[in-house]
Amino acid sequence: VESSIPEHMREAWKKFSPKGFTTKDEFESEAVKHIETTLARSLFNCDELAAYSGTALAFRDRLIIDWNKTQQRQSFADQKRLYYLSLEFLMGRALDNAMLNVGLKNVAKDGLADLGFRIEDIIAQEHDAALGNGGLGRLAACFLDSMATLNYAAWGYGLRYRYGIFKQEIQDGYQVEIPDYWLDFNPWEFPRHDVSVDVQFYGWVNKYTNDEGKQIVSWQDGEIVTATAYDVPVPGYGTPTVNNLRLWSSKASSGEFDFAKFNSGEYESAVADEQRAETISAVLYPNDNLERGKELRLKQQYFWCAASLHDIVRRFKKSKRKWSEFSDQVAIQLNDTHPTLAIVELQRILVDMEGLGWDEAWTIVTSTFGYTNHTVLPEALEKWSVPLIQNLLPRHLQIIYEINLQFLQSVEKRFPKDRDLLGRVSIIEESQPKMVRMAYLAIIGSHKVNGVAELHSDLIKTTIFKDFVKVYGPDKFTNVTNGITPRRWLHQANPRLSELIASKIGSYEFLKDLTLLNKLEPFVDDKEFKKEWAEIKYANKVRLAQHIQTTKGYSVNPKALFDIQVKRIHEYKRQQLNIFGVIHRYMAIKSMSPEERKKLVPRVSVFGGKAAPGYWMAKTIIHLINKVGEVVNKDPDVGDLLKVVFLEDYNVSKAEIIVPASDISEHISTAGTEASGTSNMKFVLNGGMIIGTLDGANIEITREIGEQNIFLFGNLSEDVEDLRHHHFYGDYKVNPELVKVFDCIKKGTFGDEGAFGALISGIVEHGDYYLVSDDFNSYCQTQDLIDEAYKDQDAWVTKSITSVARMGFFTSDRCINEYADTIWNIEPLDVAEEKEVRART
Ligand code: NBG
Repeated sequence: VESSIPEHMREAWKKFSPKGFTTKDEFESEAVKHIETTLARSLFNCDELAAYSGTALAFRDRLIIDWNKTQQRQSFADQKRLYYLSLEFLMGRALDNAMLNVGLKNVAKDGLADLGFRIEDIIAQEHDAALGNGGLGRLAACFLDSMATLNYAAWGYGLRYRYGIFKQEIQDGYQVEIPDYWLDFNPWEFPRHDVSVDVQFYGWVNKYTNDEGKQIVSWQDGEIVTATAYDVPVPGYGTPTVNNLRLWSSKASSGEFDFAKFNSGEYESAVADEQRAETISAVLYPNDNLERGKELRLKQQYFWCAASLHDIVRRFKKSKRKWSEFSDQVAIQLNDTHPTLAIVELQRILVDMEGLGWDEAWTIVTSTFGYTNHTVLPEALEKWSVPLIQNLLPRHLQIIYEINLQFLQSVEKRFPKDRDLLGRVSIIEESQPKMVRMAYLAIIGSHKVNGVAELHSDLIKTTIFKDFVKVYGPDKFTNVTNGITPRRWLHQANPRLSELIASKIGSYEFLKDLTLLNKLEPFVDDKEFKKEWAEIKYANKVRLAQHIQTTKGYSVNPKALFDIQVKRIHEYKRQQLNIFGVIHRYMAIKSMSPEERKKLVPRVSVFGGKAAPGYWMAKTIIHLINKVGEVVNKDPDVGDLLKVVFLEDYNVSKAEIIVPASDISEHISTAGTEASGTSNMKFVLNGGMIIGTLDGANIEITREIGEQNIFLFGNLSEDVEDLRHHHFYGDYKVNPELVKVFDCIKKGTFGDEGAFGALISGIVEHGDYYLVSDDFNSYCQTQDLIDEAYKDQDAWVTKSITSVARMGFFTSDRCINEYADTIWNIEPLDVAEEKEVRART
């Protein structure tokens, strides 16, 4: 590795390079130094926010020392690297995670106590890094944690949005969106003003033959926007590896700042240009599983892909290797189709800028990329209009057409008489206007395509990508079932459970090898252990009840059965089925005698999740939940038997409180619609039961933990199509129990009945696309089974422990190893020596 410092001066560097704190005193000294100097505060005006900031800066320093060493080690090893391109990284808070991963949380806890603070209060000061919508963005964050923990040389590339996902408030039962400006104080990022890339937009393509007779293509004029890198350290758990997440921020290119305008006195319009450039990375699009084809979104995508690709190519070129070795050094994973332009950009770099032949370049491209599909929902599959791309990225459109031409020619050779097939697999949809099908481009430009759970991976092969299986054969398509990091979702969110498990199986090794949880199974009959297990669940419920008390202002009984559904609000996820079930229960309670009521299991139904601001039906569902809560919660006939809670602003840090507190959680999507789901895994790992459909990863969870430990209901995915057809053409009737629920709503029981009309007519008149009526009976019956099962607490705890013991498969470490072996072809770096050095010093 090159260094600008002459050999004989390096000793001084080594002597003074910081080592990082390890003891309580050293931590306090670092934290106080930051509070008094970096933050210019003192012991007379240090509030919790300042104490958080000082603590975070102390840990940041510590991380960056390991970050630097990791980067040196990885450059030195000169192995293949993985680049994970994702428009979303839903990281949540960083401090607690950093303390636990570095192994110094207790040191910080004692140090903070010395300085007059409780560590919990300090942790709670941090603003979530909410650069994502839901499961897709959180998966990327879990993957980064696993890649660092397993010592892979892997970088994340994303956008540094100024505004993350909006904050949700509920006013009068309605969702209101508040901008999430989160960068006021962010100690976890390092601006790299020396690392920037100029990204071009618009303009035109000039093709000519040069003096040597070579065809030259150049993309000219247009507008330049500069991408500046911001690096976020990603620490692994119990390892010296600290990987990098590089986020790009946009600003007007300094070269392009319109000095002519500026000098002629048009200061304001020059500044306006500057602001227009900054708009690119300003805001995260708040849609989950929905694409809207907005030009600014396409600009974001290209800006981020181009900056990342140029950065990767620059790093590769430093190695002075031949281009043919590119894919031995570089693997790039596309998280959904959002980064598909990276395929086109790499082809452009190789052909137009580096002068490689088309075929040679294309071989490199296709052996570099892998593509992960996260949905089969048609409204979420990305398509961009040809005129839009033509205008914004004229050269890229030409390349897309060329890729398509070559692909279609190869298909035609193999299937000479099948003209329909050509139309079906073409990247270009022959609509008005023509559209570019991004998923097809991603498949054609990658060597592997994977789904995220077994059912989902089968479905993409038999439905949306069926023709590509015919063209490429089945081996190009594979499955990597999603997973979650047990560090955040068990150890950090549920420290007492983690500690109990460690005490039973002898160490915390299970956090690195989650299959070790199976050592818990022999203890399912251990009375003392079961008692502690149940006590921890109860304590977690008390904590959630306190959270409800402080945020909502009313109390719920922690002894009640906590039934939780938290996730983005979407018709396919069927929060409406849940709330209709709650109304059904409410009506049943109202009609019961006092004696009958005594036999009931009290329940708290908790909902949480954001609706996309433009998704009117999802907002109506939120409204109904809140209105039902207002009525039910103050009904004296009901009392403690039923409470309905809508928790505002569900996010990662709230999930850490909610997930450990469930008795039952709901994963009830229409079969075949939820690609995987990942919160299902989080809830089970924390000892909760689930009620779910045979969809996404629920199926594999069932296989692992056993059918007797999960509450399944509803129609199967293979029957969905016929049922939908029957709704329109058969003698279809809405379930009579559901009709009673609708009548109750229509009577105005929950206020303005007109407000919920569309929700009802979607089912009664417009074909019930999500099969709410078809599944209603089996849903309610299964809820009754749950009540019965809950009455036998001993058997319930047995189920809980058994399930946790069998959850080893769902660690994101397993996912990352599978991706590494079957798609990326990369090996982890050996850090044994580094660990030893650290142990000695
Ligand atoms: C989501 C799916 C989830 C899945 C996550 C992560 C998109 C497009 N898809 O079921 O809906 O768990 O991806 O794979 O956000």
